[in-house]
Amino acid sequence: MSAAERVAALRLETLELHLTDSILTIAVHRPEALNALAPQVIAELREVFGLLRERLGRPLVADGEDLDWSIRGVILTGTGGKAFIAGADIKTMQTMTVDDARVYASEAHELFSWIETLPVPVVAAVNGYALGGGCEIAMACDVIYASENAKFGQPEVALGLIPGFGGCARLQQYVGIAHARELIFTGRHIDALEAERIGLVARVLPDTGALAEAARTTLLQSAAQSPVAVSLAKRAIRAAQALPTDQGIEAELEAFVECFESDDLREGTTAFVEKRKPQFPGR
Ligand code: DAK
Repeated sequence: MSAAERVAALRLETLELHLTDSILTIAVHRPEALNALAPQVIAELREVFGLLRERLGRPLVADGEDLDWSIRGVILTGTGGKAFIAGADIKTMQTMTVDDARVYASEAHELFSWIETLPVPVVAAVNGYALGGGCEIAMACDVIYASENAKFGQPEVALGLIPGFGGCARLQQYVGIAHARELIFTGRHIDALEAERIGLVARVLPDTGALAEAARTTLLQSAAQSPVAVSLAKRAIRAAQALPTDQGIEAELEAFVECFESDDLREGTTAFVEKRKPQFPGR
C-alpha cells in the first residue's frame, strides 16, 4: 500500500485528513478547545507524520515496490476558522506531574523533528489563533502562511511556563533575538501583518479560502519539481540552520553532490536540452 492509501485508511478522532492531487491536508479538529494540542492530538499527529516519515521518498524498487512519492506536500491547519491551534491543552497541564510533562514534551519534540525532516514540504496554514504550542508547531513547518484574522503569540509566561515545544529556540531563528525576547517576555499577541513584517509569516491572505488555495498552489508548484532535489534542499536548509556557516556550507555541498547520483538530475538537465517538460522518476 502506498503512503496515500495508508493515510486514507487511518481513523482519527481529533484530525481531519483530505488528500487531493498528492497534497495532504491535516486539520486539527477540537472545536470545544480551539484545537488545543491535547495529548491525543499529539498522538494522532505522531501517527500520521510517523507513517509519512517511514514511507515517503524511499526508493523501494529493490523491495519490489513502487517508489513512494504518493504525497508530495502537506498542509497543516485547524478547523473552524477561529483557531489554527490555541496552544497546548491548558486543562490537561493543570494536573500533569513532572514525569508526565517530560513524556508530553519529548513526544512533541520528536513529532516536530519528524515534520522538519519530512522529505516533502509542509506549509502551516494559520487561520486564527496560533498561540503557544500552536505557534511552535507552525514554526516546525517549512513555511507559514496566514489569513488576515490570524493571531500569533507565545503567552506561556502568563501561565507560569516558558515556551517548551521549541519556541525559545525557533522563534529567534524566524524573527531575530530582539523580537523573540520581546514576544516571549510579554506574551503579547501579534496580528498577521505584524507577523509578516517581522519574518514569522511568509504571506498573508485575505481569508481562509484564499489561504488554503495559496498553500495548495505553492505545494503543487513544488510537486512539479524534482522530488529528490526538493528533499535534499530541505535537508540542506535545515542543516544550515543548526550549524555555523562553514559547516552549513559543508552540509550543502554533500546534498549538492548527492543530486549527481540521482536519475532526477539526468532527467531535469536532459529535458532542458531537449526543450520538453521533465518527467522526474523521483530517485
Ligand atoms: N487549552 C485548553 N482549552 C482551551 C485553550 C487551550 N490552550 N484555549 C482555549 N481553550 C478553550 C477555552 O477554555 C474555552 O472552553 P470553555 O470554557 O468554553 O469550555 C474554549 O476553548 C473557547 O475559548 P474562549 O472562551 O477563551 O475564547 P475567547 O474567544 O474568549 O478567547 C483565546 C480565545 C485564544 C484568546 C483564549 O481562549 C486563550 O487565551 N486561550 C489560551 C491561549 C494560550 O495561553 N495558549 C498557550 C497555552 S500554553 C510543555 C511544553 C510546551 C507547552 C506545554 C508543556 N512541556 C515541556 C510539558 C506549551 C504550552 C502552551 O501552549
